[in-house]
Amino acid sequence: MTLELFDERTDAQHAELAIAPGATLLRGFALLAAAEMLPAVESIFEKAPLRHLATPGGLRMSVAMTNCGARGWVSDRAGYRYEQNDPLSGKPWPEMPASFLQLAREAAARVGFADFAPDACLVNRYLPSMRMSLHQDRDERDLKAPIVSVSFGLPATFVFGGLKRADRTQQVPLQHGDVVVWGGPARLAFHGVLALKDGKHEPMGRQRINLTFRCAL
Ligand code: MD3
Ligand code: FE
Repeated sequence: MTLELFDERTDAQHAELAIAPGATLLRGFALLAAAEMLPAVESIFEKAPLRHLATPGGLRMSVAMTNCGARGWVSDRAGYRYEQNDPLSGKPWPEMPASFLQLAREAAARVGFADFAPDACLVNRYLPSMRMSLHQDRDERDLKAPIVSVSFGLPATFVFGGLKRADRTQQVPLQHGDVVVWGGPARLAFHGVLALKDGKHEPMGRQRINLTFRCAL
């Protein structure tokens, strides 16, 4: 089902697609905000560099990550958790830019989640061939709050399943500027990303950046 809607804030037209109950794709919703958000991403990388985290099992994750906001998601031999400080620097994560917060709040509100107040933003950087295997996001304290995801750069194929790992999955192409709100019955669904296909995105080059906004506290 596709609805063409007129966005009051951006004056831009975009499509709103239902992926599954609780999961809504706002195609191109972040295209206008990208001009402000992408330089802010670069400044986060300077303060809290991208790094490859270790899984609790000791494997190196292929996707490089960092965070901004009051809390940041980390993984190491001790497990998955949210931390107040960047373990690399011992200092607080970079502040969440106002442009990030505004975009995430507007996307959530559009889908019916009023007053979304994320305190964590995980930044994932994919290079060609990198993937994210099927998983659930359940390290957040407030599972009634949605997660808002924003994609920039090369397109990716997102895999969306059900509440059990073995449930059937559907594939959703995600492009530069796409925003998805995952809440309600979709919040604990298994999901992942297929290996990134090589390509060149102007002006982002050979990479994909994904931001996920979460209520961790
Ligand atoms: C569905 N990131 O960081 S974003 C993650 O493209 C993660 O980097 C992927 O999965 C990426 O945890 C997918 C879309 C997404 C994010 C969180 C979800 C979908 C979700 C949480 C619940 C259900
Ligand atoms: Fe996830």
